[in-house]
Amino acid sequence: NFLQMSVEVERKFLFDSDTLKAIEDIGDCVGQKQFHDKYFDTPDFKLTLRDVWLRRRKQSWELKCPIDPVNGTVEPGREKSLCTRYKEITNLPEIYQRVKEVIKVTCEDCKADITPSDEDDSWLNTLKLCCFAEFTTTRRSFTLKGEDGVKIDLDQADFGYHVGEIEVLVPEGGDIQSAQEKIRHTAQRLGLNEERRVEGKMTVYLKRYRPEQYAILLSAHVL
Ligand code: V4E
Repeated sequence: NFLQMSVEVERKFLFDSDTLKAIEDIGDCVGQKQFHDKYFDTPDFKLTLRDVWLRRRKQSWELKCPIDPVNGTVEPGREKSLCTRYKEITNLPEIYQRVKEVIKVTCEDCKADITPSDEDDSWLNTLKLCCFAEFTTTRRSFTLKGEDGVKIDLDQADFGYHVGEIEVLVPEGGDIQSAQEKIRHTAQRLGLNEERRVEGKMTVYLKRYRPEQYAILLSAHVL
């Protein structure tokens, strides 16, 4: 379902009370919410090794995959840009199809092809998917005046890490370049001067609670 596929362009940043003040000065808080995420993978990390992230958030399934070929391996030594770009898929049958492709499960392996259901998690067992990370995030969201389509999220994870992100959602076929330009401009307005990619919640979570998976993903250049 192409309508439900968009590209999320995002840049993470570290923030303190000064950054927060800058954001409150030039932006409007558009809400605070809390959500619980559960992430799933095979025991041998077939999804995350391909930089594919399957999660359940607020009773809905979401799949984040790189916009660069899903079937290719992650390029070693690639200069990691400040912005990440991921395709977001929210349609469950489409997610199931993608996940099967990435972990290369054929219908014969599954015996009978099944229809994944929101109410029943048995399709996870069919694909040998287990939960490897689980945490709650409290998120405050802001918009900036004169910065159309740009959202700023300030996330506090329950395991004691906080991180901000500047985000632009680009509809399928939309202009990713101009989204990156908007993000760069917003970062400038906030006075951010990071030159390196900032760790996301997942990176910190894996390092702390899943050191084996963290080491494998690090050496595969996923993180
Ligand atoms: C894509 C990805 C992961 C999945 C979680 O994505 P993230 O944007 O970090 O989470 P969140 O809660 O902010 O999702 P949102 O609400 O914005 O949809 S975990 C790791 N990655 C890849 C990745 C990476 N290697 N480095 C950075 C800086 N970000 C993401």
